[in-house]
Amino acid sequence: MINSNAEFLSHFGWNGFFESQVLTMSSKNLVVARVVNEEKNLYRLQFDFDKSVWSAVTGKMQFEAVRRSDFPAVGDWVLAEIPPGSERAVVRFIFNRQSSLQRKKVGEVSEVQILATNVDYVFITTSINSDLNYGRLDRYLTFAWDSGSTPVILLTKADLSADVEVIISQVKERFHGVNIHALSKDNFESVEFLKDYMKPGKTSVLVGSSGVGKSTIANFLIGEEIIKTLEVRESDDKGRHTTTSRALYESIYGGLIIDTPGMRELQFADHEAGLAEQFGDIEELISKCHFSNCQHEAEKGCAVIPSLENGELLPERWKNFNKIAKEVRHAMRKQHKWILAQDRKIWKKRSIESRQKYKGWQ
Ligand SMILES: Nc1nc2c(ncn2[C@@H]2O[C@H](COP(=O)(O)OP(=O)(O)O)[C@@H](O)[C@H]2O)c(=O)[nH]1
Ligand SMILES: [Mg+2]
Ligand SMILES: [Zn+2]
Repeated sequence: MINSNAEFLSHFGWNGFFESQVLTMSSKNLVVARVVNEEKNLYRLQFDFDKSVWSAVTGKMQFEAVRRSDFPAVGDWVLAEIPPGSERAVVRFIFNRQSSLQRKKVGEVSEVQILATNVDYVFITTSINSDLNYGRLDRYLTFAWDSGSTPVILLTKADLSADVEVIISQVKERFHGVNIHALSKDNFESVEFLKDYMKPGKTSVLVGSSGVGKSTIANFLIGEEIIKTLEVRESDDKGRHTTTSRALYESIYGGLIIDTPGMRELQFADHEAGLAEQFGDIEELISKCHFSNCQHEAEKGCAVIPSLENGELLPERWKNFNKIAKEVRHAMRKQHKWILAQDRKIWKKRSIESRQKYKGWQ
């Protein structure tokens, strides 16, 4: 059976979801490990409390991979061959993911970038002063819900605002059903909510713009100044990118924390599920419009217009929904075309191969 320390596994988030996948495969001589860092096609695998090793993927995995999701990502559980005493391991198998936080890769037509997998909580981090923007929170929430994990809004730098309580209640009012907390670097130790999320076996990821204080929180949770943080330019409150790679660390409370570089752009791919979760009420409203092609402008029997008029639906939220929905639809059309083209390439390759084989027989 698999050679791993059960205490390490449960501490690092291993559970029945992954365990059930082991039963269906032969796993002799392979070690269960979690990907804790990713650097240029190499993956750091942790396979015990104090054991980790850099690893590549097998040639077979490389060859068969079609999409980004076929490669390991930070947070993944994998089966690896770790030759004793060797500096380099090989990933043989990636366990199905319980959750996957991804965005469209900047500049690519349809490829996604995986930010973290097997995450329980997505900490959407925004500073309570100038960074706070409801439109951006709508985007981040869509993206976080889509991953299959639970979003939590963290309002950072509470020390810079005199109206923390008022702002929290406004944000709560606008984003029902999402936990919202304020914190600042002088009160990390006294806030109880961090302990609640950072229970052993639970994984959280920090996302948000550059300079909002993600790495400062991560360093506190790790208990050491491991990650570089940067001075924020006073003039515009914008930080420069300091965190360059994603990495998973064990926290002082036992749970796992992943820090990510700030995101300048958060583009959507097939985030339909996230859209439905974040704007389910609006999608339901639209389904009640009399005409299925209703433009919600002046049509008779439109369900959206009266809701906007009586204030139940905020115009700004309706605008955000339309913008995000348009982006998701557009990305899905493109992705669909890309998948078809990709499939055609594979078929072409296979048919050439089989023709060559057939020739050989004659
Ligand atoms: N005033 C104040 N500054 C903070 C707080 N947290 C972080 N900062 C500062 O904000 C800057 C950016 O922090 P950093 O953690 O690197 O942000 P990141 O880019 O989101 O990782 C650093 O200069 C931090 O010292 C806070 O609670 N209050
Ligand atoms: Mg950082
Ligand atoms: Zn309508």
